[in-house]
Amino acid sequence: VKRLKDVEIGIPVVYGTIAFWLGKKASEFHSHKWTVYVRGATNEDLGVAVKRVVFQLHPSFNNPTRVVESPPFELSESGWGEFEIAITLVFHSDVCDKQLDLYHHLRLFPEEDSAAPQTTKKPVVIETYDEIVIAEPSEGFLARVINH
Ligand code: SLL
Repeated sequence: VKRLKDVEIGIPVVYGTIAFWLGKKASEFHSHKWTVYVRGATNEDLGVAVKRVVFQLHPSFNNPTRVVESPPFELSESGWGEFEIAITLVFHSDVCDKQLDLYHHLRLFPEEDSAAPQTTKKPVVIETYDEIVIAEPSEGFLARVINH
């Protein structure tokens, strides 16, 4: 592939989790519903660069390696506990050969000393903003970014 020297493409991304307590519907092992996601931080389509995303869950889940093959790159589950989720981004072959591993700690419960008690109405949201920089992009990738 032809690569463009002295060009960089920055892709702003946001990744994290949103968790809802199930309140009256909570059971011992399913007290919360949550979604882990990675998306373009300004709503650009990550599918231009990202081919698939692998979410590695805690081994207490059935089939803890979850592969999402197309956008939106997100996964919803229910559970009872907090743990670290590994989020692996696999890029299209003309974007980058290397994978990118991101790590996010799933939070279900509001801060210990928070004035707000747990409620079904207000989810716990934890997000990280980051930028993926692709140096010397291929012509094909640049064209997809421009035409999108
Ligand atoms: C803890 N270190 O002890 C953590 C582990 C694991 C949470 C939390 C499984 C749900 C399911 C689930 O929520 N695991 O079995 O479907 O707090």
